[in-house]
Amino acid sequence: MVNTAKPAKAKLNKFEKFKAEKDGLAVKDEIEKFAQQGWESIEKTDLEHRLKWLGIFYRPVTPGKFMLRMRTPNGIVTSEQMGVYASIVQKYGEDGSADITTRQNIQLRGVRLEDIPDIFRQFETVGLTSIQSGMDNVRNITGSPMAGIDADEIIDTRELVQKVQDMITNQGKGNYDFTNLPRKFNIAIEGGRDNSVHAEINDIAFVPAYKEGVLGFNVLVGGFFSAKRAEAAIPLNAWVLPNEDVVEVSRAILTVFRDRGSRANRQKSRLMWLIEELGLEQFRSLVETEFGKPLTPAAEKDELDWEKRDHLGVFKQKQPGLNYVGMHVPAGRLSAQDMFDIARMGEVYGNGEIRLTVEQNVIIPHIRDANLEPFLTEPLLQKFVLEPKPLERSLVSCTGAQFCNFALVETKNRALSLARELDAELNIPDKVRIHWTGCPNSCGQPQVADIGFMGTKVRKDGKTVEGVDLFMGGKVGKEAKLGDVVQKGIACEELKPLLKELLIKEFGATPK
Ligand code: SRM
Ligand code: SF4
Repeated sequence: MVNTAKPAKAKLNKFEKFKAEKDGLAVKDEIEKFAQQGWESIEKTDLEHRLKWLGIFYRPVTPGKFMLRMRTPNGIVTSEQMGVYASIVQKYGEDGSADITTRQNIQLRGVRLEDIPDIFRQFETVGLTSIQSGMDNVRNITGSPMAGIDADEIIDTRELVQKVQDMITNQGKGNYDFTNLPRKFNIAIEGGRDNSVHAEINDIAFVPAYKEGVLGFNVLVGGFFSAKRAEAAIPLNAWVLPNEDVVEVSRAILTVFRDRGSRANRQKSRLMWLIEELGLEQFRSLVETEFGKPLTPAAEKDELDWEKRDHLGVFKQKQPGLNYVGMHVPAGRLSAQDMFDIARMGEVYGNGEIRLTVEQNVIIPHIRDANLEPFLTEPLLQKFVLEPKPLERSLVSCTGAQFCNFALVETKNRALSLARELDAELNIPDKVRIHWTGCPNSCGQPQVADIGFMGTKVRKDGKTVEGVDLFMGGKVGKEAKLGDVVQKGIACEELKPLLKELLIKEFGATPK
């Protein structure tokens, strides 16, 4: 018998208290007023927290210069949308830039609050939204970046991802049903064989699986990283049909999480904690109750049976005569001019579509055979090369100290210069996936990397200096597995010789 009674209310944490006083989404109706009054006089909780419900992030590191986190379902952007992003950040000169995130998404930087109403109007005209992209909301929903163009694809995830986003955000208008979750929430839908979305690190992941010859998804639940704990997702023992069930099962799981997840200790609020508290069987039964029918037990095996691809270079699409080109964007950082160029290249050579990857890179699809040669002479390909050296190729980095107040170290620039120096000094037989994250929140996912660095502070010669903890053993693609910390407290200034030795000993590198 499932206990359907809701648990007694435990003591609420401070985030829960301010959400109970006023829902984060409520600032939607105040944005014109905020823009007129100026950021300095906005009430502190509205400024630092509630604005994140609209994707507007106050940056204590650069006060007055906001970050705008978008939603990019399945990582797909049109040239028109990319052009809008470019013109928004161009206005801010040196302060304006953008990042491709580890959730296949775009963040704009340098944004002034007084411009937000106009920016939001521009978003509406080109079908963009930044709604519910921060704080206790469902983050950007990831899907295979090759959806619809990969000859070996199993399910095209594009429409499904969009439908799940529309359910959660009420078609981008905002949906109070899901704006007060106990914590953030990640959803991924994989349609290919190579687990391009890191299914294992999402609160819900749908992975393709056949049951009695019928194509559907096995459902994984509870994957997450936090400062105190990192867990891979576990099977819910459920198999669902794509069009019929994915949206409703997502809704059911979110509802159980919303109504029963812990609102006492924010370090113990992610979905996995609830699953453990209830036990998987009871959690599954509660999901069934919300779903309104029994869940079909999982298919025996899923179809994730490839090594993960990085999509860099020129590849044939499943459509004859068409190609996609994956360009390497160092540490995911884009200037306004880069975005204008990408928008134009998508328009001129492709069909006006651009794709983003969780490795923080860009793909331009639908390039006709005849257009390939001129495409490959584009000046941007000198900067965003198709065949980067082994370390730079697979580098992923979170935002770090330049803009993030949680950061314990600078990440993107340090990660890039170290990769470039060692690429120049070593012959490295294969790519080595290095991920940098500036603090234990793990936005840069060091646990999925061959070599992961997590920012920390280290005592050296009586002084506190920037350092890292070293992670190893992360495996992606089929049979993905999380890596773990193998050495703590390495001062950044001592990192280069240590990494060099590691690459020589463990990854077959030889000095040039
Ligand atoms: Fe993250 C908080 C950046 C992916 C775990 N993350 C933050 C904040 C919002 C903190 C803040 O207010 O400054 C960072 C904004 C910095 C900035 O100015 O950019 C931030 N997270 C990022 C991004 C931009 C990193 C990147 O450079 O790509 C990624 C944006 C994704 C997106 O488009 O929505 C990003 N964050 C992740 C991931 C990776 C993933 O989803 O695969 C994780 C680990 C996976 C997970 O959540 O289970 C992640 N971020 C966190 C956490 C720890 C969550 C927890 O349960 O404890 C925080 C802090 C928090 O929520 O309390 C956080
Ligand atoms: Fe900021 Fe830490 Fe996330 Fe990096 S890992 S973006 S430093 S919160």
